[in-house]
Amino acid sequence: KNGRITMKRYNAATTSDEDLGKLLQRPSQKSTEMIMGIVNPIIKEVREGGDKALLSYTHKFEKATSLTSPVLKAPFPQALMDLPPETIEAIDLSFENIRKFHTAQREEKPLQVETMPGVVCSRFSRPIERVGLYVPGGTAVLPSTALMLGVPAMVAGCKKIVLASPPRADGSITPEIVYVAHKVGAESIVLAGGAQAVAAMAYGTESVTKVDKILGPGNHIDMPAGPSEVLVIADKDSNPAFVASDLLSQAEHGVDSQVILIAIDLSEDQLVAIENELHEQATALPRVDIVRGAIEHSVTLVVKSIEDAMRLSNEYAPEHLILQMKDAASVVPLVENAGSVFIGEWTPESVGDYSAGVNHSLRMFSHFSQ
Ligand code: HSO
Ligand code: ZN
Repeated sequence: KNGRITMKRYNAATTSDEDLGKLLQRPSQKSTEMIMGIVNPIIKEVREGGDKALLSYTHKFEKATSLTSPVLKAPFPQALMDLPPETIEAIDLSFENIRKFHTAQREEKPLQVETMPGVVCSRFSRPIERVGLYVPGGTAVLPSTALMLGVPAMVAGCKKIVLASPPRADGSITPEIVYVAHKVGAESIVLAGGAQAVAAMAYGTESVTKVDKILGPGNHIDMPAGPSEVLVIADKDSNPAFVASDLLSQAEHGVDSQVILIAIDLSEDQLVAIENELHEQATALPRVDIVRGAIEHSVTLVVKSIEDAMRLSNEYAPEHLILQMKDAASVVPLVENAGSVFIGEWTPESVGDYSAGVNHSLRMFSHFSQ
């Protein structure tokens, strides 16, 4: 438990493709069958039992036994979003940047093509009327996810925004999330988590508004891609402290996260410098035990060239790709498969996850206006 935190290191040139494939395998997920076995009865009960069933799950799973109503309606009381000024400032800044970038993505005029004389085909977007946005609880509260889901819904013009998030054991909801709900104009917050929250929004209950579409970062149930991951490509010009921080930013997400370092022609000294940083920074983190879990299925692959690095990266198709190399921008054209690309050493994933303006919920995006 107190041992050195280190990623196993392999030389890609002397490792067979088969072994590389094994090393880059994502941590195993529960089978759909097994998940559905757990989830189906929950859905059935909430669908049939409404508020009462929903509350009883929240009492059981969140231990919020004092909770008497599963929904908090807007306008939300100021007392529930009482936050220090620096937190407000941080949320406001993220909100503005995300709003700007997503507003720019709105389709200004419909696509229209006359394919033959008199035959006009067009494609245009409409906001989905009622959306349910799931903000996970679990081992960390994620007001950032409330922003990433809520701001696009607001920008798209969805008429009803319902947020769902598991309450704390005392039945309350994190003030940051209430503040974001208020800022995006949510009509209500469903105080529930997991399949029970999703079922309540899908079918509606006495007090939960039924929605047309549910969005969120997903979970074992809807995504083969699974948990968070990052792949960092570093060359001789990279800063070991930055490389380590970027790896840790995802490793601390969950024990099932995976982080990969592809090192282009680094010397033994440079590799050791990164490994030392990783250990030192990790042991200073409050979530160090989670990091330990994630690092167990994480690896460093040493390659000879940018081309070799990109071949592995494109094969792996990371959710997040960070290019910490000289002239990182010139490498971007070689990226074929990646969710979000962070270019250069001053572009850590954390900035994108919270504040730059891009979205971190990489698989829901296109659904807002379809
Ligand atoms: N890195 C996560 C998102 C997140 N990080 C939310 C912090 N808050 C997956 O993209
Ligand atoms: Zn993150």
